[in-house]
Amino acid sequence: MNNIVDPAITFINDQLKGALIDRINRKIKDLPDIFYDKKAFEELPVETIVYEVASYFPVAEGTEGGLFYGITYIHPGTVGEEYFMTKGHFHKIRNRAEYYCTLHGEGMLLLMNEQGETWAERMFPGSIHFIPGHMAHRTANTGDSILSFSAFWPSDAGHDYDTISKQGFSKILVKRNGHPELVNRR
Ligand code: PAN
Ligand code: ZN
Repeated sequence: MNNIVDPAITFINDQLKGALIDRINRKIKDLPDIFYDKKAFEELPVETIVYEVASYFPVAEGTEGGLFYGITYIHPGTVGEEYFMTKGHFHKIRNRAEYYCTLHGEGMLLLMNEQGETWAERMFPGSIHFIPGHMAHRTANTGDSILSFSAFWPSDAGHDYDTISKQGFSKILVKRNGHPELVNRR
């Protein structure tokens, strides 16, 4: 019996490869609710890719005790003065935590607690972010190249996108004088 085997997945040259890998992309047309400048949003080509996610789901979604692994690639760009960013979510099981580890590029991790207070952590290659439970999280690319990061989350966490698509975060991340600023929504 050969008891030495290859890993189920690899992450080489910034690409996740192997069986059971799920790939999605989010284009402008998939993100009608998240950007505050609706006019600037309408002017962008609907097929513009904002971000892509490759995830490894070794167990069924909802399984208690498992872990998922994913790489997110956010393209550089803005909608009006707001940076390209992810939809953002709370976990469906609110107390489920997560790690993000930045690989390339520069960005911000926006965090919002259940009281609606929002703050941001700088993301840069090598930065590691612990996202406690009960915290909505969203990432934005503030640089000129792709922002990529790995994420590790419990397989029963689930994603609640509805709360964010209806209420948003209490602050938005905008480019002012070439730099990111976290400001209150008007
Ligand atoms: C991440 C996110 C990923 C895309 O893997 O799902 O960055 O962001 P949205 O899910 O908000 O579109 C994660 O936080 N998983 O739980
Ligand atoms: Zn998450």
